[in-house]
Amino acid sequence: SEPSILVQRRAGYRVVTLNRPDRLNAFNDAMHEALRAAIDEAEADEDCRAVLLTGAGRAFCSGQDLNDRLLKPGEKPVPRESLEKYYNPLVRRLHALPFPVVAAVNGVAAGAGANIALACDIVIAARSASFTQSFARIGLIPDSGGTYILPRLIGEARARALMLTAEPVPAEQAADWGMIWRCVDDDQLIPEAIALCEQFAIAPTQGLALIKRALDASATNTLDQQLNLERDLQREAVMSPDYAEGVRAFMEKRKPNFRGR
Ligand code: T3D
Repeated sequence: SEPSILVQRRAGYRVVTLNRPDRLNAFNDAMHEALRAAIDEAEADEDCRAVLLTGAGRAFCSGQDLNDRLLKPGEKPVPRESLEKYYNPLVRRLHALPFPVVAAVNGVAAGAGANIALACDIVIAARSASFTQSFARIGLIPDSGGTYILPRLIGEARARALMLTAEPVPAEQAADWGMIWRCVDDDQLIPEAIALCEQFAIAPTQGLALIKRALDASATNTLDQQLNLERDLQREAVMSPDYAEGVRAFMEKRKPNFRGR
């Protein structure tokens, strides 16, 4: 059968596609494991300096595959370790990757699918796409970091209402609210996401990785702690060959030739 994750290797980056289109790319255990393997390989490959994550067909991702959660009459619910085993490590991983991850949200992103998109560094969505915190509809709580990231992105009032009502947010609204980076016409989605990845493929990747670390810490640090962290990370950045090259290229008025990771 078709693999549930497709990986395309391009110069300096990889395109990873969630590929269970007849289930709107819902996650089952096999897709989680294939995605984990794809991310492992991207991280292990020093030539990989960005990942583009998207979905096959008309959806980005509909979250957990609920077929795997349907109880037979009389069957008792069993504890699920899916957060501990799959969703949490995935979100932690996306944050910790030493290069940018671009989500190209091609259609509906629901449940964990929405929050995994929001865990990526940059989210671009097609105008026809939407984001739904669908959990409340079936008696669950928003997971995959949603209760942390969404109020920080769009504020408490909007996050609370979206999570309690499970109302979908169209891509344009999501961009206006600052939930995502940009909403583009459907036919521009992949070209725009690829242009970003091509930019990252020749970027000073170590520096970008340090930016991710600084921003991840900022949500819970005091200004004082954050200033100390900026000092420490900048010390690292200053020592990198790419900083030396960046300055040289600037002074010589030419394009820099960065080493990357
Ligand atoms: O148990 C645990 O492990 C806890 C962890 C939870 C993490 C989570 O993500 S919980 C949230 C799970 N996801 C949802 O609740 C979303 C369910 N899907 C929907 O609400 C809707 O499908 C959408 C809003 C995403 C899209 O609606 P629409 O009208 O565009 O499409 P549709 O007709 O509903 O779906 C098309 C097909 O995909 C349909 O199958 P069919 O009728 O063609 O055979 C539908 O059943 C299937 N599908 C969509 N989402 C899922 C799914 N099948 C299984 N699981 C899904 N999540």
